[in-house]
Amino acid sequence: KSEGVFEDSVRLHIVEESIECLRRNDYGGYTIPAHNLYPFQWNWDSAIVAAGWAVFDEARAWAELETLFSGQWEDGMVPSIIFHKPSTTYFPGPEIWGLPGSPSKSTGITQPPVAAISARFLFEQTVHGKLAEKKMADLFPKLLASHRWWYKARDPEKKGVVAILHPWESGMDNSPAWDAAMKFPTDNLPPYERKDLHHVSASMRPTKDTYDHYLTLLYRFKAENFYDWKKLYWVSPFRMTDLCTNSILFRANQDLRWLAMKLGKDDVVSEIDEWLDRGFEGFKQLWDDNAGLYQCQDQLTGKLVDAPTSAAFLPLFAGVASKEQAAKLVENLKQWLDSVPFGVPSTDPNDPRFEPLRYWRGPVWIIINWMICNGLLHYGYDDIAERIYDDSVALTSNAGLREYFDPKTGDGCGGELFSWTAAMCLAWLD
Ligand code: 9WN
Repeated sequence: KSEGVFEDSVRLHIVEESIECLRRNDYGGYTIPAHNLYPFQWNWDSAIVAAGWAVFDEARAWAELETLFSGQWEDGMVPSIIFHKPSTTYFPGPEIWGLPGSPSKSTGITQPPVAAISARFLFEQTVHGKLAEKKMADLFPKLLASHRWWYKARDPEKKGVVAILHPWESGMDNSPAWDAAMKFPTDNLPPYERKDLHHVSASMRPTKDTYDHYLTLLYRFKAENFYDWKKLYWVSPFRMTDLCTNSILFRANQDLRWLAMKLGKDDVVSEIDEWLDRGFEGFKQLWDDNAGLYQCQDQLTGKLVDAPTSAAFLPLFAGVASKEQAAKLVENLKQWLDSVPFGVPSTDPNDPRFEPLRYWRGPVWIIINWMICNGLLHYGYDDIAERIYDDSVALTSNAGLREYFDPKTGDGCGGELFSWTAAMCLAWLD
């Protein structure tokens, strides 16, 4: 491991490479996460990538969010993937989500709602320009509709926190937090071919059993009148309160509120305040004092999930933790960081479920590092935030713009020339 000091020339090269990467992955108004592996527009990837574009091309940054919201459903949902153009390199694609003769334009599920956070970032970066005002005026009602969708479709019981119905919705697909809930019996599935395994080693990807469960959920949702939001919440055999989604939504509500004030939309502020008040209460149920961590909750059993994942620290990003809770989180975080050379691992390295190479079960993800750092700074833990920042600089300097990184060796894993890693190098690690 290096001392965390990198020559300016190395970082300058990363900046150039990052701009080059976004341009290379630009499919015209939207940025794919990586060639071959992910050839469509992904929801939270795009929202993060817009912040990267904003650093050198304001108009293109707004286009990213515009194109994302062009895929918004009438009910307000922003899908996890939008299939703008055909591709044969990803499974499950448009035919699986739709019908063979009439492929779907998108998936029927969503992903963490980063868009309002990103919209505020863009607006603040470019606040003196007329373009930002115009774009924000167009975007605001769509953002509001998407947050309203979360509450009507995913919190009909008014718990204050929303549910995800598929691990893909969390963005942390094979997190150990889903292991127990993903034990429901799978259906008889049509034969299928894992295309991800053509691009990335099986040792770094979810297992076949996990994919069988993913697809069982997909086919069951499709059977419910094509993903009817009124039904899915009640029939899904997987229904979790996810820390990542809820932390991002809580933070996004604050940014949506900020935008509403800027745009003079005072009429919606009380609605957003209600989400924030109820959310704040809802998070209290997710605190596990014994572990000193927040935990996801299985809504079907009512139990907190005992799984120490990096999502446990994201309530710092939301700002919902008390000072005492923050202190306990930081104590845990320090232990994790002391156990591996590069942080933040996506699972506690001292937990038996930790797998340093397998996707969301161990590797470091730069976007999560950014959120955790942002939260730590908010709570005044500048020293540990700096440590994570330095690790992120070291990982990207040594291994490049990879999808995720091995916390034990610092090696790059998964996809190469990955858009959200590039965006983070531009908007955060500059
Ligand atoms: C399914 C695109 C996406 C990310 C997710 C990540 C992975 C897809 C997959 O890639 O998920 O959505 O097929 O593995 O888990 O967070 O948005 O980068």
